[in-house]
Amino acid sequence: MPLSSLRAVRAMLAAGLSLTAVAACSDQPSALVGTRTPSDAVGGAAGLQEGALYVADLHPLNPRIQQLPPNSQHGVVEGKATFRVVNGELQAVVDVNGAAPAVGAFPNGLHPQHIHEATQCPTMADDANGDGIVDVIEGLPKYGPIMVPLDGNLADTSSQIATFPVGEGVRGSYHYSASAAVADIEAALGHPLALPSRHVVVHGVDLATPLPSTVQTLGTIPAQLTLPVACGELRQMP
Ligand SMILES: [Cu+2]
Repeated sequence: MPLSSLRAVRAMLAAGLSLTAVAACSDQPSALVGTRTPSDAVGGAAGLQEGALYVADLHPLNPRIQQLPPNSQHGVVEGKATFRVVNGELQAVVDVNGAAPAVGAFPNGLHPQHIHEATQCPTMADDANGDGIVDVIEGLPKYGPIMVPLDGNLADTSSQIATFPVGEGVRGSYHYSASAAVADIEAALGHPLALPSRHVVVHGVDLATPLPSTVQTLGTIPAQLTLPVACGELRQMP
């Protein structure tokens, strides 16, 4: 098991296990936690520039699973994530179609979504155990640990599970927006956001989706909730 996932599981157990632990892998490797310098600030050489726009086109992951019943109505997850820096605030917007909608009891239809730390989205080639599914653990070598949960509080690196978006309607759409001061987010992270070297991952299929026992998850969180369903690499728009 990769070090980052071990860290995730350990942190989850320490937290007494709850769904909030979906963000447990936001623990930063110590090498990445440094002292902030003025250049990390908005407008600095290494920071995010005022007015800058960063976009990730979200492409489906695990499309076959997303088209199995009970997911067959809504299609596969596709969409766009945008991040704009306005008055020192990061304004995050994620628009998605094809996500499992809320059916039955919470957290069904819930879609944990994060800025992950590494530069790459996984592909089906990362299905290490050959079960036809790239699970949350198999994706870690490519997408790295969770960096910023895209929930109701961007400046808190722990997931506020109830504030992740929920798919709605036949097409399983959602529109998410949140904002926080770049300085507050980077203070919580302990390092610059450096968005052009990050990407966005959306997780979650219907909880009734049958998955083989080979599909790994984080702790006792249902594998359906952690399954990566879309990913997009961030780029700065001119
Ligand atoms: Cu994630």
